[in-house]
Amino acid sequence: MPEQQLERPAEHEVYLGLGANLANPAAQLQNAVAALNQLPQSSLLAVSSLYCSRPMGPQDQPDYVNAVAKISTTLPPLALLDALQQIEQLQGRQRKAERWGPRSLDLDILLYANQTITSERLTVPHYGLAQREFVLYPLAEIAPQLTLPCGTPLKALLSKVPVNGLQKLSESCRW
Ligand code: ROI
Repeated sequence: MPEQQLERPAEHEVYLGLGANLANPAAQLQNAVAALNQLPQSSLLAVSSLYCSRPMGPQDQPDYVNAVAKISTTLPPLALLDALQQIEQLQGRQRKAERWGPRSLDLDILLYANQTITSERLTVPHYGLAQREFVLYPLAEIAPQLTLPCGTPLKALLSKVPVNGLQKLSESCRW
């Protein structure tokens, strides 16, 4: 009998964006980090500081709290997306008609290994990654040497995107 080979599923390093501006956003992110720590087939490798950021989109909404987490996972991209959306639902996320309205928790796949994914449900790298200070700076905190799948170093993007008031979480954030 041929010897059976037990192949282990490949592990992928994935960066996730976390954001919230409703219902005690800092606590939302802390709960989300606890939930990420329990993701199946995954381990949580790093979490950035929590940052306070000005809303991108409509300005008549509270400031956001943002962070970036790094996980290692064997979940394929869409299974990971399902798991993240489940966490959003459990934390009371209600999807509204307004496109860029406030939210109690947003979990985005920013980067999935070195993959480029374009499907109906998922675009990776995240379409806003290169323009959003609240993604780039927390990402650089935990992965300063990162290079995107297109070959652009993260540092090259950072030098083009102003801080726009982004700051590590403090009392001066307005909620
Ligand atoms: N603005 C900030 N500062 N942080 C976010 O996470 C965020 N998320 C969004 C929109 C509405 C685009 N604005 C944001 O989805």
